[in-house]
Amino acid sequence: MTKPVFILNGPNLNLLGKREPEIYGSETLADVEASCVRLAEELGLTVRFHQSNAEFQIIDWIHEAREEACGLIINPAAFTHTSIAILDALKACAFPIFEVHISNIHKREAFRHHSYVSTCADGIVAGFGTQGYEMALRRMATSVDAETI
Ligand code: DHK
Repeated sequence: MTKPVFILNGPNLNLLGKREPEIYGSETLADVEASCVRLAEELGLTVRFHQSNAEFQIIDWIHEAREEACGLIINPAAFTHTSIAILDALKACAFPIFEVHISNIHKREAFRHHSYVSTCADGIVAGFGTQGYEMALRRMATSVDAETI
C-alpha cells in the first residue's frame, strides 16, 4: 500500500468560505478536503488532510510525514512569510514538497511576496483558488510515480 500524501493547512484556513471570500473563494476547507480525497482515489493515492492555527502542530505533522508520507502539499498561510521553523522542518524531508496558495501572493501586499517555504518547495501553485490543491495533487501523483520507478 502506498504511503499517504500529507496535505497541511496553516492558520485561518479553518475559516475558508467565510473569510474574505473575494480573495479566498466560497468553498470551505471541508469542501477542499472532500475534493482532494475524491481525486486521490482516482489517482491511486491516499491523503491525510490537516489544518492548524498553531505553528508547533504543523511542525509536528511535518515530522510525522517525514516517517510516514510519500509527499507533502502545504499551504502554510501566514506562516509562509514568517516561519523559519516550518522551513527547517521541511528541509528535513526527502520527498516532494509542493506549496499551495489560494491567492496569488505576488499580486498582494509586499509582505506576502516573500515565502520561506518556496526556498525548499519542489513546486508552487498560487492564484488558482482552491483548485490549486487538486493541481498539486495531480502533479504529486506523477512525482511519486517517477520516484518509485
Ligand atoms: C493564505 C493566507 O492565509 C495568507 O496569510 C497568505 C494564503 C496567502 C493563500 O493564498 O492561500 O498570505
